[in-house]
Amino acid sequence: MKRRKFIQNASLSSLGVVAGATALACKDETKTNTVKTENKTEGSLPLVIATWNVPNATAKAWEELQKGNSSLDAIEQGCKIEEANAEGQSVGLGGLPDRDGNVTLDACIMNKEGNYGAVVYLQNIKHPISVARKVMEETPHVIMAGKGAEQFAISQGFEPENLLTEASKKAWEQWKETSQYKPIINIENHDTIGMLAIDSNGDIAGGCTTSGLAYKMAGRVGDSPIIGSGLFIDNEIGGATATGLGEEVLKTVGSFLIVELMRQGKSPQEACEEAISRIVTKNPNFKDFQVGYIAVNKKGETGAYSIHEGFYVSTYQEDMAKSYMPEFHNK
Ligand code: SD4
Repeated sequence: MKRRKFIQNASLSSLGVVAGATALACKDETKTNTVKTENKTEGSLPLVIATWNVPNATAKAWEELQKGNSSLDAIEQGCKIEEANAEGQSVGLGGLPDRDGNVTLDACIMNKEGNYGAVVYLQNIKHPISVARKVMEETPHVIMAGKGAEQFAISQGFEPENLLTEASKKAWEQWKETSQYKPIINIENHDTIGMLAIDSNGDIAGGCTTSGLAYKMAGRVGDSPIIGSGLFIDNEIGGATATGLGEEVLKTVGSFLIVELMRQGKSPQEACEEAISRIVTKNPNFKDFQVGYIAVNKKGETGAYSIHEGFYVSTYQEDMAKSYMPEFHNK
């Protein structure tokens, strides 16, 4: 992330262009402009939007778009940044393991033609987003799982490696002392990437990549790699992606719902709010878990909404990086 952008952002906030600015330190020691504000929905292309506070990932995707590359390339390259980041404990290398100590990864990608590729329960391969793209582009299938997915990845030139870092192993060993399974709002989930991008041709692509819920049962697969739940793109309308407790996203087919609501005329913001409302009205226990959605429409308008406070969204638009906490349901 270029320092100039942050300075630019800081001066905008001091002019009151963004409300209530709070600068947060990023992992690479630069600073991004993190604001608590209402969702900004003006359309402007190209754009990148991602779940959580991931300025390095959105900056990489933006860089791809600036080179004239496709939204699909931007998604893959942007997601890879967090997959390779050993400090991010919910995606790729360093992801927290399942309760048996295995790091198992889920990812999917969708392109402007509505093609889709996904991997579920993938082990030992750092970049599931790239394997998902290979499934989409190099096989007649759309989802590959487990050992077969790993063997396919290796056949495509991916190097197997141990993804369980010392820090994640230690966290798992501590967890084993009580072995209590309870989703922790915004904690285990932080940094799982759902990313949407629109390139300068106006074409939309999306991706979603995660190690899933920490200490999940062995074999559990979440929403992130499942078309319509963790991600959906329709290049005529827009795209949506999800983060949080995947079981609840799966049961309401959240991302597909958001895109269909936009097709019926709702704004990305209204569609995200409606999808959250479907979850909370069916769940008396919604106070115990988090779900967050982001969406874009064809014009480049964005929306984001979550059940609880604490969800973050990163954008790159008009040559400027931004991170903000969107509006949420449980006030
Ligand atoms: C899952 N939805 O496996 C994922 C986890 C996640 O932010 O998104 N965390 O349920």
